[in-house]
Amino acid sequence: MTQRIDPPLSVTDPELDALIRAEERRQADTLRLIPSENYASRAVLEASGSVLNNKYSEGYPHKRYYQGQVNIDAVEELAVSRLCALFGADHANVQPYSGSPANLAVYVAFMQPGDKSMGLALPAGGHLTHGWNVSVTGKYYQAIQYGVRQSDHLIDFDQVAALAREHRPKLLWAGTTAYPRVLDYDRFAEIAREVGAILVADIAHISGLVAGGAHPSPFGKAEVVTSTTHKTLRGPRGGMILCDAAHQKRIDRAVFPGLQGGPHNSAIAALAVAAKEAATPAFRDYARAVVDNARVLAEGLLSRGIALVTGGTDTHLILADLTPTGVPGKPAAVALEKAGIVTNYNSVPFDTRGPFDPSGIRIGTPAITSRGMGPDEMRRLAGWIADVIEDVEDEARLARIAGEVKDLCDQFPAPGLPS
Ligand code: DSN
Repeated sequence: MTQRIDPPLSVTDPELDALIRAEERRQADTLRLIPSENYASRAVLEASGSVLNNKYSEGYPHKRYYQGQVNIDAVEELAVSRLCALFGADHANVQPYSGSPANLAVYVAFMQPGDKSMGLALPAGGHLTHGWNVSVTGKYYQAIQYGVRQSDHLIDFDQVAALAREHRPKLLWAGTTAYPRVLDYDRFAEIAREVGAILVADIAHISGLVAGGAHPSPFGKAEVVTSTTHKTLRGPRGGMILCDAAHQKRIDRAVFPGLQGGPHNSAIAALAVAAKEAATPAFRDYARAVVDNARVLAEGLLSRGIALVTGGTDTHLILADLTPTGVPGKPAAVALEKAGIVTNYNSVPFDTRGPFDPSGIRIGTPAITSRGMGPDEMRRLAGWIADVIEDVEDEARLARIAGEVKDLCDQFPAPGLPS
C-alpha cells in the first residue's frame, strides 16, 4: 500500500503559513475600520475552505456540463433559496466571482457596447463599475455620471432627473462606496420609470444592513440588485445578483456563459452559511449596532472638531474631511495605522487634492461591531483618532495608543480568528 502524503500548510509551506498567522495577529490586534471589511464567522471560513473547491460545475443546478453534481446542485440551491427568502427577491444568481463581475454581468445582460448607463461618479462616492472612465463600464458603454450637491454633499436628484431625461439611459445605477447617508430608492425608481431605465441597486456596502433591517431595502423598487457578499453581509469573498423573475434568464445567461466559466462552489457554500446567519435575530441586532456605533463614533469625532462629509452618518460609514486640520488623508491614515487603527485615505466630494493623496479618510464600523464593541468603545476610538490627527508625527503618542488599542482588542475577540 502506498503511503498517503498530505502534510499541513505549516509543513508544506512554512513561509506562507507564517504570513497567514501574522495576518491573524494583525486582524486580532488592530481596530479595523475600513468600511468594506469585516470578520467572517468560523462557519463561513470553514465552508469557503472546503473540498467544494475541487469541483467544476459550469451551468446551473440540474443543467450542468459535467457529471458529479449531486452535492453541488444542493449547495447552490440552498444559497439561492436562502438569499431569496432573506431579501424577498424572486431570483438570485450566486455565481459572480465578486462585485465588479456582478455589475459587469448586468451591463452584459441589458446593454450593447455604446449604449448609455448612468451612475454616481467615483469622486462623489460611487464605484468604478458605475461608469467611471478608467473602468470597462465607462469605456465600452456611454457612461453618464451624476454627482452630489456642493452645498450639502447629498445626491443631487434634480441633476439625476435632468440627466436621465436628457440621455434616457438603459440602466440607472443607485449604489455607493463612500457615501454616508441612506439612499432614496423611491426617488431613483420614480426617475427610472419615467425614462424607461432599469434601476439597478448596488448594495455591496450595505447588504448586511438591508438584510438586518437597518437600511431601507431596494427590493420592490429596483428590478436588479447586485452586491458583494463579504462586507456588512459578513460572508465569503464573492458577488451576487438578485432580480425580478422577468430578468432571471438574461442575468443567468450574462453570468454564464456570457462572462464566467465554473462557479467557485466553496464561496457559494459559504454564502449559503452567511445567508443563514443573516436571517437570525442576532444578525438584526448586529446590523442595528453597526449603524448605532457609526453614529456615536461620528458624534465623538465632530465633538473633537473633525469635519464629516454631510455632517454625519446614518449608515456604517463615515467620511472625514481633514482639510481644516491641515493633515491630508494619506499621512493621517499612515499615522492611524501606527496607532493600531486601520482606515483608508479617500477623496471627499469636490476634493482639490488627487486620489493618491486626497483630503479625507473613510471609516466604518462593520468589523469592530462584529467583535461586540459598542458605544463606550466608539467614544474611546473617537478620542484616539482625534489625538492621532492632532499630531501625526508624535511617534511616542502613536505607540502609546497602539498599546491601548491592543488592550481593548484583547477584550473583544474577533469571530473567525483562533482564540
Ligand atoms: N473595494 C470596495 C470598497 O472598499 O469600497 C469597493 O469595491
